[in-house]
Amino acid sequence: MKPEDRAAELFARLRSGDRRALARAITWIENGAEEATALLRLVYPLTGRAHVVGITGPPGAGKSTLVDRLASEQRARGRTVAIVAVDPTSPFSGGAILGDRIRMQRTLTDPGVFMRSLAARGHLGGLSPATGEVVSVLDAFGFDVILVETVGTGQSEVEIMALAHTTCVVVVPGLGDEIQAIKAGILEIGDVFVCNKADRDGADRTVNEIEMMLDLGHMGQPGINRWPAEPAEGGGAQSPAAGAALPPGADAALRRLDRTGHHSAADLARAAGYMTRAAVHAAERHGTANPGDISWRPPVLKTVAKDGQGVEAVVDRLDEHLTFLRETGRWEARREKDAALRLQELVGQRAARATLDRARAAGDLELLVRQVAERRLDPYTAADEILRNHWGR
Ligand SMILES: Nc1nc2c(ncn2[C@@H]2O[C@H](COP(=O)(O)OP(=O)(O)OP(=O)(O)O)[C@@H](O)[C@H]2O)c(=O)[nH]1
Ligand SMILES: [Mg+2]
Repeated sequence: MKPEDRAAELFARLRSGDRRALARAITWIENGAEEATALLRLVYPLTGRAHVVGITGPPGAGKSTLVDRLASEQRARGRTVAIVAVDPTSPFSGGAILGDRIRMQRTLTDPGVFMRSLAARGHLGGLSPATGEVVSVLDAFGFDVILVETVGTGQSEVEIMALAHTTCVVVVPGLGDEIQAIKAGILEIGDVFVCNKADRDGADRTVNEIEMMLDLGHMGQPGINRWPAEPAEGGGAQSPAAGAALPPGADAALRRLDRTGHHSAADLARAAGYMTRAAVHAAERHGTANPGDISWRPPVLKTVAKDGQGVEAVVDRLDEHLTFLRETGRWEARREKDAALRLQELVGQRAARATLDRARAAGDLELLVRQVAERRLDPYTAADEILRNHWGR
């Protein structure tokens, strides 16, 4: 049988709701099998319906425990759920995956829940390159919600934000440093913040800290989740951020942060500079660029995932964020943007591969590589030459 035929056969099984077919499809994708591309062509028209939620945060924050609870709560609301756990550590992570399975036992016996771990093979610190394709298949299969768990390393956070409609950042109390949120660079990626392990000391402080930082980033605008409680104070206090171009309204929030009393001037100055950048970054996603627009002010919640406390509120907020995306046209705009990016990526990859293959077959590639290595030719001229002779033939 040809790969296309095998793909068509598996596709038919997927459409009939066969979960073993789903597991097989994901294995094809993970292995980069020839059948995978054929299958992805077939599933594409069925995608674009699921709410994709990224769950990211430091190792051991309780992400898997929370994901398990979120899945139960989504089930209680009548939705089916797929869970993708991306394990960035190594391809030999049987231990971690086994641990996840144990933590997620509660939901794994439910046919409305599907779980799969992916190793982030050869893609240091980021998501597995297959993650997006796996999400497509799960989406086409008909899951209402897809939860993607990933350990927060700079790269994976940026990638999860690109993949998920809603990104939930999980933190824990008392990492000892109140400006941990800034240092970890998480503020601009979160749509919903969860301080898990709220049974431990310091949860309120962590929540307040993030709230204040978000106030800075939100340019003092009211959002649909929270109206700024800060009364307009007269007179510009001696803010360590003086000189930094702060968004309007941020000054008050910064002073509030200052009043907590455990920040050095250097920390506050860094906070101000960081938030100015973060605000610009999040403005498009959260609608803070134009005063008067409906904007999204990320909520900050507390949970005790191991006991299920606070989980309903998290799901409420995830739902609200989805409503926000839909009602402000962001859901549609996102489809367009994703389509453009995906095409760009595929054309780029394929054109590059085909061009290099031809240059290699003609013996030109080897020759040019040697010349560049020996500094007899610069790489720009060499690239031009390859394109001139082998591109689009
Ligand atoms: N005290 C307390 N412990 C919790 C809570 N939630 C989870 N834990 C515990 O924290 C530990 C780590 O939980 P996981 O859910 O595996 O955390 P994770 O973020 O998925 O971990 P990695 O995937 O390895 O990064 C486990 O021992 C959990 O039982 C909580 O709300 N409070
Ligand atoms: Mg985990």
